[in-house]
Amino acid sequence: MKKTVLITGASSGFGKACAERFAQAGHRLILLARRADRLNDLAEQLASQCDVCVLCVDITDATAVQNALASLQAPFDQPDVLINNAGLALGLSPADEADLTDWETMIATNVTALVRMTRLVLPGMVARDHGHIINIGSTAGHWPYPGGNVYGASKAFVQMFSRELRADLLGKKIKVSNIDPGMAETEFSLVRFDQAKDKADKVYEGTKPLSAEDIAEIIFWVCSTPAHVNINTLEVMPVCQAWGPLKVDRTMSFTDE
Ligand code: NDP
Ligand code: 8X3
Repeated sequence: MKKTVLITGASSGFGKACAERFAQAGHRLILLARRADRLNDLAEQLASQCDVCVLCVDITDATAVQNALASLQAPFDQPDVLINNAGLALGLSPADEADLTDWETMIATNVTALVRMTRLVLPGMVARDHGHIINIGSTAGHWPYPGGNVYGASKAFVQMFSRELRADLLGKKIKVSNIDPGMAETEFSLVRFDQAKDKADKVYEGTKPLSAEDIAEIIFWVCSTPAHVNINTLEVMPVCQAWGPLKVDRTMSFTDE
């Protein structure tokens, strides 16, 4: 069955790879992001494989998002699948030094905008008793690391929100899935380090990270399971990544001892 798939953050990384993967299968696509040139190029690239429409909006702008969704014409106006993928990490500073504006942007994008998009699309899915929401979390939402602070917390929110949605939607034929990738080479680190390519490259140096296509293939599969099967959550890492032991500081002394 041809599905209408709304992908946020479709201008690069996982979102773009998802667009390419779902286009291969002939699904109808709604591509959302801020960079119009990227989206238009992608739409042109995919136009021979599927129907595509583009929404150039900042997902943190509530009015723009509402207007963009309202502007969708049939048959794009009834998404079967929402891939809540747009998101970002900004900086890697410890909590007492981090830029407060960066924190607010991460919460606005990774949490508030994802919640808003879900709330705007969900009533239609409920009315049609059909749909699938796929939220992109992160291993950072499970496993803290120095400098992860608000980014990790925002992804922990995504994981719990996905579960809460499932609880609310029980009895309806609407699926909710949460995908938590580990280290994947996209524009993620360039964005995190304010376009400093040397710093971004260091993250992946000497590794074989996940690719955007690896995650897109997994999302495509999650979306292709039989109607009665719901993948709740999937954590995915490259083989070269795993957990370290908990850190212990051996230099501290305490005056009350
Ligand atoms: P990219 O930076 O390559 O892609 C991020 C996408 O989000 C871009 O298309 C960007 O589009 C879009 N986006 C960001 N802010 C906004 C905004 N305000 N409005 C609209 N779109 C926005 O990174 P990834 O593909 O890696 O990231 C995709 C998701 O995966 C994110 O949620 C990220 O947190 C998560 N993730 C990434 C991992 C990794 O290691 N790469 C691992 C785990 C999770 P534009 O700039 O054009 O608006
Ligand atoms: C992206 C993975 O480990 O850089 O969510 O936070 S990590």
